[in-house]
Amino acid sequence: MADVILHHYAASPFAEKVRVALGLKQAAWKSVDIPNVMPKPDLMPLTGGYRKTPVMQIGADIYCDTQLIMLELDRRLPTPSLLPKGREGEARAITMWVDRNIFGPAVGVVMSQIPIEGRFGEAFKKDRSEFSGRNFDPERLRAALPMVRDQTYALLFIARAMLSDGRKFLLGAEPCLADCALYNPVWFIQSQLGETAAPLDQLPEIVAWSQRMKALGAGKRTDIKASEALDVAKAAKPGDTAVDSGDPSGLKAGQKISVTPDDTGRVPVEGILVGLTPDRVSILRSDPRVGDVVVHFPRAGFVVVPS
Ligand SMILES: N[C@@H](CCC(=O)N[C@@H](CS)C(=O)NCC(=O)O)C(=O)O
Repeated sequence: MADVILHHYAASPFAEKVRVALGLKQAAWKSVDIPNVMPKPDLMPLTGGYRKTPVMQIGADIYCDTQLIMLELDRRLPTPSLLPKGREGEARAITMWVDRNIFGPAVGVVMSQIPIEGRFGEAFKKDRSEFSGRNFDPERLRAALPMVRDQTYALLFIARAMLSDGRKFLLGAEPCLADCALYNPVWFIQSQLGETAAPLDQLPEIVAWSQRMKALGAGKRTDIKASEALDVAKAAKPGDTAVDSGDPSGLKAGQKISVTPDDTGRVPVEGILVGLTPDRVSILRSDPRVGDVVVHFPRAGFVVVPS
């Protein structure tokens, strides 16, 4: 198999979700450091416009969104599995809940307390306003602290309930996809504000669990330059894909479509439909720097329309 290349930056909590999974699998992988704001000139030839962090590349196959990145990692590196046997749906459902419900308030807890003005310039504020579709206003963020801290506490308390029978991880004795997902917001609070920053000071079971997650490490990482990753894509051919002809969308192989996240960073990516399953939509696109690449997205949370 071609190398796993992760395009990410150190402070990204969604990237940490993938890095800890690479640790769990003790995988060897290559790392490309990308900017935390647009422009991302070395990422765009690969994704065709998708701008979120992280992105996973394997040869000329580009995987967007951690929902799909984690499934693909598990398919390619199956041991130990991220999906406990017979509980795959449960692990994925908890992951969606964490990503869509806990991440936002946890980011609020961090952003309302770090010195935004000192740490980030105007470019960051402008970028995050465009990214989220609403004005990135440090004053408003600071005022929201009590509310987002309460929400984070209440939601993490539900996660804590899963650990209340003394199990080590959310679905049992071994860590799985759901644990990697929950580690994303918990790690973000810890890495920015401290290991037991509120509301974690009220949740010792979550802190103890986070220490077990941290111990998984991040696998064997080798840093490479973005240009090297682009050369890899150029030299490779995308893997095989197939379009499910009975898909309820009615979309057909060879059709030109666009794929857009339904929440943040809503930049449409256009290409030719070459793969469609209940879990993923794959489009073929071409770029002068990398030649033909196939960009894969999850179905849930993405708007797919003919273009
Ligand atoms: N649903 C996406 C969310 C990714 C996301 O929101 N990532 C943040 C960083 S943690 C981001 O893209 N921020 C803007 C940027 O990096 O340009 C996923 O699961 O990958």
